[in-house]
Amino acid sequence: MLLPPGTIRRKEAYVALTTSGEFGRASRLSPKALRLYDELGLLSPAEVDPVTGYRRYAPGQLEQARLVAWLRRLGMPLARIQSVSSMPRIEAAADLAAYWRQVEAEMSARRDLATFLVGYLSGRGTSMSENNEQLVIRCGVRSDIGLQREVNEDSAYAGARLLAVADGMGGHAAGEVASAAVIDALRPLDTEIPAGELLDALDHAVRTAGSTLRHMAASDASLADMGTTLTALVVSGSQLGLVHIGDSRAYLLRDGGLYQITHDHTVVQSLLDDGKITPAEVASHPQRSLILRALVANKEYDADLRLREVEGGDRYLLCSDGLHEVADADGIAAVLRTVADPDQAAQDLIALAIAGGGPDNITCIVADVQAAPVPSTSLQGDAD
Ligand SMILES: [Mn+2]
Repeated sequence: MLLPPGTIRRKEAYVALTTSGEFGRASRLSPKALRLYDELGLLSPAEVDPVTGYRRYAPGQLEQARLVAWLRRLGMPLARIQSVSSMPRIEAAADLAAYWRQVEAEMSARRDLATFLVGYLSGRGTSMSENNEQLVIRCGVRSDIGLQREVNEDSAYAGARLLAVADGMGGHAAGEVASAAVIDALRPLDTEIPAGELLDALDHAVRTAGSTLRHMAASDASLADMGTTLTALVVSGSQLGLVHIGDSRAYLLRDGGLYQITHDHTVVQSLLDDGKITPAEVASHPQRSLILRALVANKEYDADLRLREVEGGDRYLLCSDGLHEVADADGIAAVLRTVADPDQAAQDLIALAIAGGGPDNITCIVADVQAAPVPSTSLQGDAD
């Protein structure tokens, strides 16, 4: 084929520098994107026509342009693209791998959060664990009216992930209403919550519980003085979120040692903390039943929120003051150490409080944390 004179020169010029339209098609970048990358210094044209302002690109820039386009499709932020695309290839590869690990970690955390929210909003628990092993809770829960009260104003909840004890107060059964309402407000937490969201979720639930009480009291004057303690824990992976307000308690039995892991919000406890009374004086102190903080209808108090490590073999006890007002730590520890079955242990603790006179309602949850294999997502029927 004969070419008119000048064609080869033009062809060479065409190959040497392409228009931004052609370059954009070859690199899969829109003219708008090319302009943006020029402005950001990601991909500067080889030549800008001083008269028309048209951009022209060199063929050698195609590789760079494709890389930029790929990194954009990957979702990499522009600033990072700028640094990656100017690196030698090996370094760029390493940086890209590091970037992707970070994306996957963030995605995994978001997936866990989304899974939790689906379970939380639907009221149905969901499972998001991909570990081969997770901690499961086996528990026993018992509540008893005691020997001297006419109603049981304690409420409790013991599920797969959530344990909660609430000791209501307020007279004329209002305490019962308060403790039940607060336990209800916490119930949605009985699902797998990402460990990073535990404290937020507990904080949200306890604030919701408090505002529920205030709303109920606003529409029913007989509930104006109601209130309740709350001691609750939620387990997620190897983490435990603990929320606590009032004088119910949580204890941990680990390696044979019993530890009280909540701090009473009572007058006598603060007198003890300040060294104004001795432990021996607590039992006979006239103000020993006075609580400094609780979830109440007429005021807002802050609850304690804590995150703790959980270990397989841990045994937790949540109880209302009906137990620890009459049974000392040694008596409680003796039951927890020797009675293997959690339900039997809860029963024996109630019996201990009754034997001590049972002046108050008594509620106990005994929960054993055990390492257990995660069941496969779809269980086969066992009919055949
Ligand atoms: Mn009580």
